[in-house]
Amino acid sequence: MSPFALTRTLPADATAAALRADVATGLTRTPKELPPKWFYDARGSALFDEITRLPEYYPTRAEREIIIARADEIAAATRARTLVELGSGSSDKTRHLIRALASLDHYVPVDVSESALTGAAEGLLADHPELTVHALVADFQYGLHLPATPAPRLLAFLGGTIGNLRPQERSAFFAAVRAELAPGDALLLGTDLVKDERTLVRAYDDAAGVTAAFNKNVLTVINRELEADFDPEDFDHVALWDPRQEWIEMRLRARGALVAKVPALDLAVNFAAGEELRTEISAKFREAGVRAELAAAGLETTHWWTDEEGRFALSLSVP
Ligand code: AVJ
Repeated sequence: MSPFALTRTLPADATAAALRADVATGLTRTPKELPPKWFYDARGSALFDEITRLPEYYPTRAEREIIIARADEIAAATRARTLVELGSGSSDKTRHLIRALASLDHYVPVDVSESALTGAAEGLLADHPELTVHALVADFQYGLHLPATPAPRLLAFLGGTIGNLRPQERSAFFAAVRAELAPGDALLLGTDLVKDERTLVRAYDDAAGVTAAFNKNVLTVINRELEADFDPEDFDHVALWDPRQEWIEMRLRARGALVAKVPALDLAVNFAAGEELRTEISAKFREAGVRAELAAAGLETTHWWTDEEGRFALSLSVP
């Protein structure tokens, strides 16, 4: 049996088609908007890695602290044989979990980035030769399509990426997760928590300007993939806290009036001076809200853990 398999449920050209569709609709509507998944080409993924090491960006460190402190409890509560990780990226924090899960024999990382998956799998297999790794190139917003692997299964969605979805998308996502889980399986969810505005905004507008570069990188992706002529320097990075929705919004604000051409779509995009393009929402949560959203999908939260400072939460839920 081969210890490593890679399956694409996302045809190589589906990514290109989805980007074209998102740019065509998102840049011709008011207000302009693009989904955050287009940040993550090789450069964007590297910039995000850099973000996770910034002094202002606490979520990664807070979540790692919880995983390290609670890995044995998670292992005891789940006795998982399969770990499915959605949006696995570099699988960095997962290593602590894998080390603790003595019963684990299958790891299924799911990501839109094939390079992130193969890179992460190499390191993991070197450390855990007993593990069968079935990597999945997929966009879980179009359904989960998980391979049949041994139960019990633990489905992990870490990093607070759930916050990139709007409330309606979240409930659809939780329902899809619930449909994948049988009795004995569990969901491990990472959620960033509501806190003071200053801390939140600084996490998305760091002094070194890495998040600004990450935000502007989406324009570079569109330039390369759709032959567009955006100048990232024509835009300012904006991060603001919406206290009513309880989410951070990242935007790109045009410094002056401009027109960008997108030849692949036969499109010219007009920006008025000061006009903003919304590139990401990152919702922050409260315990009662997370429990209620999961309960609405038929998932009962059995464990709720936070870091010492109460900045971030990891929860375990069962069908
Ligand atoms: C990877 C989605 C969890 O929303 O905090 C980091 C992405 N955006 N800085 C987040 C991000 C700006 C990050 N997630």
